[in-house]
Amino acid sequence: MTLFSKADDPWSHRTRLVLAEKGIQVEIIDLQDGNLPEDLLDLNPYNSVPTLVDRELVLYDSRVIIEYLDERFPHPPLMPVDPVARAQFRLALYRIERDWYELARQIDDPADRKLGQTARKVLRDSILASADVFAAKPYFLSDEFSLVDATIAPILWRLPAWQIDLPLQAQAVERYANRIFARPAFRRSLSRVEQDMRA
Ligand SMILES: N[C@@H](CCC(=O)N[C@@H](CS)C(=O)NCC(=O)O)C(=O)O
Repeated sequence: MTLFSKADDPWSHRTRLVLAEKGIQVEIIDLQDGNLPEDLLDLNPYNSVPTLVDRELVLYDSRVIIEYLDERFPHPPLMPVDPVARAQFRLALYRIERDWYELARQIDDPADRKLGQTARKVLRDSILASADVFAAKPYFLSDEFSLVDATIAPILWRLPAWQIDLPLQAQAVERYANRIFARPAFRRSLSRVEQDMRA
């Protein structure tokens, strides 16, 4: 199995985290900005990372990839079994991608400085507004680590690098984040660049 990944982007990070949680052996090919190889364009018409190659199967879009990994390697399961809970987790994934990952894109690649600053503020306020949800259970709406946690963690990990400070009212978020960051799989998922984000 091969993963085309970038060392600093949250979509690649969430995928590396799921691979690490599952203990899957994978060759990770690190790509640099603006330097995506021709091979990737042959495999993926959007030329985006992450892209996963598993024998004949080529997958892109981090959500498609992590859901495939969870089904192909069922242990440990990273989604609930109950259909209602699964739907709620899928909705959470949709919202985090649509809200926080889009803000991450604007922060990392702002059209201008002001938009980058606005995106930082919106992200901070949105995380703060969710603090109660993080206080309810050890993991997101669950006693077990899930694909939702694997999706949230790359965002929370980047907050200091984005110069986003959470206020005291967000202590539950800090505790939740530290619980995930302490997981051995989380440490293994980090690229060198990501390690340096909190060196
Ligand atoms: N919805 C996609 C978004 C992935 C994405 O935006 N990847 C960026 C990472 S920087 C990318 O590959 N951009 C193209 C490029 O860097 O040339 C996913 O979840 O995988």
